Amino acid sequence: MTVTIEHSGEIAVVTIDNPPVNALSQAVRQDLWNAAETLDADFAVRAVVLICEGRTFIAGADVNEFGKPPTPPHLPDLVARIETAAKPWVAAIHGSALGGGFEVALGCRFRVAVPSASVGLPEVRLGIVPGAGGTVRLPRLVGPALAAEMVTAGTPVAAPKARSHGLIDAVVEGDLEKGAIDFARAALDQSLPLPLRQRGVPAVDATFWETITTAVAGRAKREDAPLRALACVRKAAEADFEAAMAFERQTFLELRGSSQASALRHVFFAERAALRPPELGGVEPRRISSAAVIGGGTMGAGILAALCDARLPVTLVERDEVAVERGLSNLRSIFDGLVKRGKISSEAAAERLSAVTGTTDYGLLARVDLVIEAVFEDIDVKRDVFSRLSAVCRADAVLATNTSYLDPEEIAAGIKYPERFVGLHFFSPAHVMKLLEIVPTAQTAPATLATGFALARMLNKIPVRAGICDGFIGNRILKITRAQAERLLLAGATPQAVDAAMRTFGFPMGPFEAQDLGGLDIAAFQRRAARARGETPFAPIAERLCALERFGQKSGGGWYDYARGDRTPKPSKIVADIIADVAKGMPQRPWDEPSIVDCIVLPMVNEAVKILHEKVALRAVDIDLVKIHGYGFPRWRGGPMHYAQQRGLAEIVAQLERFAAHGLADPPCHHFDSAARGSDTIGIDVPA
Ligand code: 3H9
Repeated sequence: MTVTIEHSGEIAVVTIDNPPVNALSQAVRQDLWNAAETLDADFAVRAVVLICEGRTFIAGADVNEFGKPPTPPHLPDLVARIETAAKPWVAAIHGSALGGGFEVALGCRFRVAVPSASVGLPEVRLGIVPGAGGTVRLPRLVGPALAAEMVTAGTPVAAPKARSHGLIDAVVEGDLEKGAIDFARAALDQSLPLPLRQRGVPAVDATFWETITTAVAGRAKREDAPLRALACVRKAAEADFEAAMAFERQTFLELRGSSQASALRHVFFAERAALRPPELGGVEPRRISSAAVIGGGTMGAGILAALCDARLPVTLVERDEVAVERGLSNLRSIFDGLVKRGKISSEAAAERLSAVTGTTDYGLLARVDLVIEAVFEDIDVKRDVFSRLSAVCRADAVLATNTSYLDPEEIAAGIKYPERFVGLHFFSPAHVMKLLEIVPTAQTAPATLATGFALARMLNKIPVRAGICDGFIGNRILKITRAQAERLLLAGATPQAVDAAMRTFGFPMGPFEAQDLGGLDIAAFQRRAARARGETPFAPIAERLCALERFGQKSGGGWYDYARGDRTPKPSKIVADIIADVAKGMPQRPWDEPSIVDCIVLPMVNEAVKILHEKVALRAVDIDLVKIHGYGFPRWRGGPMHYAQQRGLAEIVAQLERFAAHGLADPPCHHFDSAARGSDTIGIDVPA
């Protein structure tokens, strides 16, 4: 039984208990329907409180049911049943009332919540619109402007703000059930407000819809759901209740089966699964209640900020007092920026900074639980740091290196207790970027590895385990992205055309704009290291740009020219001449946007398949998470592996073969080819 009924005098208390998040499965919907029938027939009951067990109020429809045919009672009917019940229902909210959960609350005559609760309609984040009246009832409650903002952005609203907007009727301090019962009793003494279905939608001025459509289209980029959700709110404002409900339901059902919704659901479940990799089931992580960072440069300061956000006391170690002061000042500017942008209060920033100690003394690390090294990418410098840490730290302290290209095995060589060592690859800015690649060595103990995942949870990051190879998962694929982008230039495309095509595909920036932003010198440094290892990296044009010290925005020019103080990329004659020179004698061809995208994205998939089969990534979804959270791959495409699976492996293999025949890409790797021919998957566990 997922729903129970108890009585407190004339108030009935309906409690849902469907862990983990009280999602509205068919069983819950049926039980709630039955409860409404029972309570309508019970003359002793005058009002109903709807409350939930566990960590949250109803978090929404059960997303697991989305791949299956809808089964009755349908949620819109259930919400209507509650709304038209003979007695008023009061939703008593703790945790989150989201999606279908908030729609049920909107069907209730009243909503009360604890101060820490939040309410919202986040359906657009799953590529759909609310499907149980959210877009129709919400504008009747708070007007079209706030309703449009809430359904198109999907951001939940915290209880105090929700109260001031009229989304909820009261904030309950203390015991929620008691507070809700008291509220219901008091409400019965007054005249009841109309149910939302009987209320009108306040008028908006003539330009409102045009203005908000432009704003939402700009934010949504190529995601369909936000504009479709806005259309539902507009319908609610312009048609009657029933017509608006039918329009919303139709839109919901159409989007539910869309490829964007399928991709976003795939990512939703992948993100949650990432925190608990099955191979670490039952392994206890070490306790982390203090941490240290070695090196206070850009990366080190970002890691420090992330640790401070997790409320850990942190020590920054630098080589001399000047460097300590510089590191602390880097950290201060991160928090100053957050305060300026209104992300945190100045008091919160001060509190976080007060938990940081700067020192040059490794001796202070004797009792620390976790140390993250974030010094210059130089093997000797890093090894020196670890030999000092190895001498002072507790035998069970976790020692981590933040390296993006060096081999963690080499960094750890010779340290004491190597089982406590692990690679943690953060992405810059480390306090913002969600991805954390966790790179064990052959000697890393399972408990150390599990601690990496536990740390990711503390820092609100998405952890992905990566095996050791040049660039791990993310940067190894990035190398292919960049090489393909240059191949395109040699075959007749321009940097502007390549960047525009990748933006159309959904990346926030094209590969050349991104290099200009990050700096071409970093990759040049890595290519030098690769050549020293006997490899032959492919970047003929980038090499020429670096020789001219065109390192990107910071040097006033890279793949593009930049006017002083202006970050707008301008096509560069110098770059065009270099491309023409390097491409002399090579066949040139016209390129349209889909072919440009294929020539970059499909070789990325090919590399990803190799990565999977070398076990550098354990699961295809891990590769999707890496590219989405570290490299801007559009979330609504589900990541490269999900994209490949949806597109069809046979088609991708054929396309790669065509590119390879013209020298524009490597041929499809053996595993990819055989998976496609056997109409198999490439190890992609995509939920339906
Ligand atoms: C909707 O409602 C459509 C309607 O308008 C129309 C219908 C007709 N379903 O996030 P957590 C699982 S669309 C099924 O780690 P937290 C999740 O997979 C829905 N399962 O917890 C995980 O499972 P596991 C609109 C769900 O405490 C476990 O619960 N609602 C659902 O950090 C714990 O999740 C949303 O989009 C679900 N709806 O955060 C809300 N939600 O343990 C989505 C979660 O096996 N949910 N699970 O890995 C959330 O935002 C967070 O889960 C929440 C709790 C904030 C509630």
